[in-house]
Amino acid sequence: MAGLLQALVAVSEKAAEVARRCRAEEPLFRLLVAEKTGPERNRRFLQDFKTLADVLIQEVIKHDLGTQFPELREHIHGEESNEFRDVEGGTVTVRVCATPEDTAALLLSVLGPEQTRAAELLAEAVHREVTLGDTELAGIDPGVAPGDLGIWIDPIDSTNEFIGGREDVAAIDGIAPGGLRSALVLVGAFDRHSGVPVLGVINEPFFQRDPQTHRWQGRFHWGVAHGDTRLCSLSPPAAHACPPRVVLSRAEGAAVRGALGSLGGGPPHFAAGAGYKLLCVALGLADAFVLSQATTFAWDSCAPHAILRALGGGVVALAAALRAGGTGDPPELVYHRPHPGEAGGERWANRDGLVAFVHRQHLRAVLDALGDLPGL
Ligand code: 2IP
Ligand code: CA
Repeated sequence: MAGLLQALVAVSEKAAEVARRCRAEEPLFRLLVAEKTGPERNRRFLQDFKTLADVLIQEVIKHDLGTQFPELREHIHGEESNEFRDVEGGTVTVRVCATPEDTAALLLSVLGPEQTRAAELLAEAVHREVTLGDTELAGIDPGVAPGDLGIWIDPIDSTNEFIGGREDVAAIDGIAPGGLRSALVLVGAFDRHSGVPVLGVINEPFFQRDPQTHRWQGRFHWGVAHGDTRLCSLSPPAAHACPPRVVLSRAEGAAVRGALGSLGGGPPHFAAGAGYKLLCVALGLADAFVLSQATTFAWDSCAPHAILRALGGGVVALAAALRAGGTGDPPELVYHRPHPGEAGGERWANRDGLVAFVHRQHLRAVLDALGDLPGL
């Protein structure tokens, strides 16, 4: 179905623009960084503006994709629920309305009457038409019907860094350890029947700043991995000889750090953002992202996973791969089945951890290094 990939990129661009505006426009920025402390604590708009921004982005994506592809409508998932409390204590369902004025009025009922300008700015961003300069995208037919797909959205991955907003964190070997660069928009599509990720878009809203205007400029990456089709805006990174260079979460435990540190690929890199670390692997800045904990979710990994598959790599479940030992190809993460017996977001946790890679020899080296660690 030509046009679907283009639509995913267009919604990611709109989401990226909302994220940039939240930091660039004073009335929005004030809400974004508001501390939930002191007498302000119970004011509704301070309850969580970040969540409202996330929900709104998620709803824009649902709205725009659902309008173009009605078959997708009931199959677009994200991290957040769109039910909010309004200033009176009632419930409001945040959604994109028919006009910017109506959307602004709805947002105002959540934000409170003093926030007219903030509501207008957000509504304006949401209703904006996005035109893509990238005409190559329009002609790409991933060969898959939208009726067979589901969508996972992470409106802003690495929210802590988004709110913290550090602008000039120096990269180490090309990898930003934290800061705004690690805040990404992730939109992935998976096969509803098999759970395999087939289309992915990673948008970097804060890729670089214009030297003249100091405004942030973004960029995006996409990938298609369906049947025998493998297409990607990135070229596969060169397969240099092992040992692999790994990137890890700062929350990773000492045993895993130690085992991977002694692989010989140099000390591990540390970076914020699950999506950003997966992107580092797709860009070839790291050979593997290893996570031993259940701290990522379907919405964090679906889009980058599709891109890694498009490059010939993948994302496997770490504990399952270790249980399988050296036998065959370890199982990759899938995105269509919630864990039974769990509630809320936990139903969608990647609870076996993960290893992301482009080249299979790097996956093997990581699994060999971790194979003897107790408790994994
Ligand atoms: C988070 C975010 C965190 C990440 C965590 C994700 O998503 O990407 O940065 O932890 O796994 O779930 P870490 O930075 O230690 O890798 P969100 O910001 O959307 O909650
Ligand atoms: Ca996330």
